[in-house]
Amino acid sequence: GRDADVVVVGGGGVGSAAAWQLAAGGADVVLLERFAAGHTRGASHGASRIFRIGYSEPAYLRLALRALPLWRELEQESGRSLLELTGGVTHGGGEELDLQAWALEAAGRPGRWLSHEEAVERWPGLRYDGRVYFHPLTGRLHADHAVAALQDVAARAGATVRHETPVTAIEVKGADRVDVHTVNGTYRARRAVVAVGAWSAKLLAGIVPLPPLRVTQEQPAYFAPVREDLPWPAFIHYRDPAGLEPGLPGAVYGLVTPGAGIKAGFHGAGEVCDPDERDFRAEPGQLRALRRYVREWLPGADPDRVDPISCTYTTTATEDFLLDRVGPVVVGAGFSGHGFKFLPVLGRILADLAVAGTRPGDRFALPSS
Ligand code: PYC
Repeated sequence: GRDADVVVVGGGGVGSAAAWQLAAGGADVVLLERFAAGHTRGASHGASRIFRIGYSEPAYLRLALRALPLWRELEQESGRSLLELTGGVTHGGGEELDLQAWALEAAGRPGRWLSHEEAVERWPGLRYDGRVYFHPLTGRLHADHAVAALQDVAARAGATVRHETPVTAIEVKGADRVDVHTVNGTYRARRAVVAVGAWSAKLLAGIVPLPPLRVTQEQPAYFAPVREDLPWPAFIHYRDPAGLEPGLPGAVYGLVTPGAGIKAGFHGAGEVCDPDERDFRAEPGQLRALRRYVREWLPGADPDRVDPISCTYTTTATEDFLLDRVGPVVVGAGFSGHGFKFLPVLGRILADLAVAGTRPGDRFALPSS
């Protein structure tokens, strides 16, 4: 162990982004990750995440707009290409499409309604359900490369990055003093930033008041494209809840990663799990439903050539993030399966909470104890 200004617990995307922003701001930072670099036990691994600014909630739209230039800054600083704006579509029923269109319009970043003919001509790998809304500021983030880049730039800015260093306990010693105990000794700091995803409730019990967090094991998959030269948008399909298989949610997302295939998944459909007791095996019912979805809605993907993925969601009741501070402990948690696109701005918010105590708003607050 050693003394530091800030110890960041959790070397996934959120913790790594916080370490970057803190170190860039001049803080002496230690980043502690329980597992080895590149591990697949949490929610930050793999090649593909959707970036989009298309949100019906203005607060998230604004966050995504703040994240975009920070992703470009991270690319510059790390020398890695991380975000490709392929364009994206939302389609399907309900009022979500209208709400997104209005929110984008109000933010001065309107998208465009497409006819089915236009959509099919541009992206023949999808079938379209009802109306189709296009937005150009949508695309693919490379998740593994992003986490590595965040840790690289954090280290370059002076952060100490320690993998395979499980934290055994966090001990609040005073308003400006927290001890982080690990298997390799104790780190003493003015602040701890805790961003441990599915492990939040276990590590923070008795330290900060968390709301209920639902930890699930999710079952997206990669599907082989039927033709290599098909262009693909990132997409979200809001399906009519009538006519869906019981227990499966209304939203399906997808995007392509060259070389890996078309990733598709139900948003937040997985079974509740203990992150320390996962089997990582493909869940047969979910995978069957996903293959049926691909057969029906993605003519450009082969439902029989499938490579399952296992990851976790840590979801709040409202799918709102938790970004707050109690004494010397800053918490980033509950990203509810839609946090990755925001990483650099989440890092900045957590750094501001740690250094200046600036709160990002009541929406992201912990329950008061
Ligand atoms: O927020 O775009 C998103 C998303 C895609 C898959 C899960 N969340």
